Amino acid sequence: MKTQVCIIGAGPAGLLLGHLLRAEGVDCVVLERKDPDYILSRIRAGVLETITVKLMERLGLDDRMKKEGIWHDGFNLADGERLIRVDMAELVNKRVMVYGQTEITRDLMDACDDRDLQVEYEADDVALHDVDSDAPCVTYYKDGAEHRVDCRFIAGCDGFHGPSRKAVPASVGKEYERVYPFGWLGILADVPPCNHELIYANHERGFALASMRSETRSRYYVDVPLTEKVEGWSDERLWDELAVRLGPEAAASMTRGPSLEKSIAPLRSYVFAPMRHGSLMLCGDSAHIVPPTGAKGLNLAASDVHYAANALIGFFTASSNEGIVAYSDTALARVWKSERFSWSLTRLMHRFPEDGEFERAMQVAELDYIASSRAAQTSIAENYVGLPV
Ligand code: FAS
Ligand code: PHB
Repeated sequence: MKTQVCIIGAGPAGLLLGHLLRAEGVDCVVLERKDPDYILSRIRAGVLETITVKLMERLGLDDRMKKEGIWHDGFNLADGERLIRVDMAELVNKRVMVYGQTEITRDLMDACDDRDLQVEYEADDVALHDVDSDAPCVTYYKDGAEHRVDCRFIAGCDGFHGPSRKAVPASVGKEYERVYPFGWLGILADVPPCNHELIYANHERGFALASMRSETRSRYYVDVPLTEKVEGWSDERLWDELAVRLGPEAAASMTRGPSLEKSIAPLRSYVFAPMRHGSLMLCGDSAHIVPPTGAKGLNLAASDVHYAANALIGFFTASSNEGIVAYSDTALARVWKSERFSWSLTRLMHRFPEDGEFERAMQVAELDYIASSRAAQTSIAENYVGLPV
């Protein structure tokens, strides 16, 4: 097969990029190792920044999101004493959309046939070749046969564990990483949310987050030591812990119910640079990971795709190399600012094992400052809704 762009990975990054390229007549194919049901079964992000909403609008795939999603003007930080509301709409005149990553991915998947976006699912042993040439290729196995895709560019949208990042020579790539000493235990349940907006809580027993997918489906998290196993957490134990950490007011309006999904996700901050090497462009989790505290992971994938799509469209429709050459620096400039925000909010809202009384006092003082400072709340608001692209 010969195409202009071979996209590896049919998560949000790969499908968003594929649709944006096809909408401008750029030939591409998406190679995905799993099947659609597996991808949709993974419960992940819940909050969309402006850039992600705008890309779905640009594709004309925002109908269901606008019908079923929920615009949120603000969110809350709880310090065990009070709720500190960050009023994004008032402070920075922007909002976030609460609409699950699963639904974004479903909308993108459902549009592939009508929009002539070819996705090869269950593509095994995907391998990248000659990425530092102008004629790279990708091989994979499917239905017992080897297949080859000759292309001009490869877009590595294959997540943190995919092969693309590893195709960049060790002498070229540089990694930056912080692994956190806890994970997030999440529960999805068909119960109404305890609050109409998100609540991030720093309680003496640990972190908790009250989120949602709709007015009838809730998503909650607590942080747990990395030694914990999800089997050790019955629904009842988790609901009890959430009630304590979110505080009496939230607990009083919390509705319990059987878990539809329950899992523990590790937390890390990670950046790989450069995000382009030769004809290989990395987008999304293949190049960076953020702790979910700032709701940035999916949204950073979207801003990478915004830059990569415009660069590739410029290359193929206007013979301009400018966006391609600038891609890595442009994407990384936004990545690093989101990494900083996600790291700082994680630092503020979690109890680290190595923390002493001084570090706890710093958290209390910072939350107290945020509660009393419009400037501090404005800074948090502009980062949470997403910095400009
Ligand atoms: P993805 O990982 O979503 O997609 C990569 C795709 O590439 C997958 O479909 C994979 O099967 C495929 N792939 C991998 N290897 C391949 C190979 N060898 N060949 C072919 N295909 C291959 N972000 C938030 O903003 N908020 C959250 O609450 C949140 N929670 C998360 C919870 C978990 C457990 C995880 C893992 C991540 C979470 N994230 C969250 C981050 C997450 O939403 C990512 O940022 C988002 O999925 C990034 O999208 P992609 O870059 O497309 O990567
Ligand atoms: C979620 O709803 O899954 C969610 C929301 C906000 C976050 C992390 C996860 O910061």
